[in-house]
Amino acid sequence: MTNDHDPPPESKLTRSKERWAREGKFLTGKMSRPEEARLPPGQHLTKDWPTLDLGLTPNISRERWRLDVYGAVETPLFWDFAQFSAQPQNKFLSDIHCVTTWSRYDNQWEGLSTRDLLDACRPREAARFVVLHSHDGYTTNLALEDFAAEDALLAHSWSGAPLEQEHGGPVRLVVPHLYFWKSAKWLQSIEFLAEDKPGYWEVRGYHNRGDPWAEQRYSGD
Ligand SMILES: Nc1nc2c(c(=O)[nH]1)N[C@H]1C(S)=C(S)[C@@H](COP(=O)(O)O)O[C@H]1N2
Ligand SMILES: [Mo]
Repeated sequence: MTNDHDPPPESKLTRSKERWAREGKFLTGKMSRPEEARLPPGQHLTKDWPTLDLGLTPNISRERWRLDVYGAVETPLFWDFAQFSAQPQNKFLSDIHCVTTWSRYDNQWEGLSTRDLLDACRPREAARFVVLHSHDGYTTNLALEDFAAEDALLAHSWSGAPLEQEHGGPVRLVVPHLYFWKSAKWLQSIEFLAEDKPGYWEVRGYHNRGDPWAEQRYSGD
C-alpha cells in the first residue's frame, strides 16, 4: 500500500536514467544540432548504403533466429523472433556515420529500443559494459550508458521493410551516436559485464568508444 509518506517506487533503471540525465548524457543528439553542423568532422555524405563486414553473410532466417541476453542481469532472456517482436515497438530516424568516412542521413529503423530491453533484462548494479556477439563471429563492446542511448535499438526493419540480410537481418543493433562499427549486424547475443571487454575492431586498433563528433577513429586518437 502506498501512503503520503512513501516515496514512489523506484527501479534501478529509473535511477540510472536519472543519473544519465543529471550527467547530461545524450544531449549531443541530432535534434539539438543545427543542420550545418549535422555532418561530423572528416565525413562525407552518401545517398546509397554501402555494405561493410568481414566478408561473411550469415544466413539466419527469422524462424531460426534467437536472442540470448546473459551475464550481469537479473532476468536472462532467450527469445525467438515472435517473442522479440511481441516487445514494445519503436520507430527511430537517425544518421549513420561510418569510420571509413561515409555518412548516410535519415535512416528509418524499427524494433526494440535498448531501454526497453534493459527494462526486460534488468542489469545488475555491477553491470557497466555490454558486448554484442554476432553470427559471423564479430563482437563489439559498449559502455552501458552508450548502449542505453535514447535512440539506440535492436532493429528488425529499415524503411518499413524487413532488414536485408546484407545489412544484418534478421536483427542488428543501431547506436546512432557512435561510429557504425558499434552497430553489430546479425545479432546473436548480448553479454552484460562489470569489466570492459574490447571487441573485434577494438583489439585491432580502433578506438574503444568511437564518438564521430570527437573523431575517435583509432586507439590513441
Ligand atoms: N556482425 C557484424 N556486424 C558489423 C560488422 C561486421 O563485420 N560483422 N561490421 C561493422 C562495420 S565496420 C560497419 S561500418 C557496419 C556496416 O553496416 P552495413 O553493412 O549495414 O552498412 O556494420 C558493423 N557491424
Ligand atoms: Mo566500418
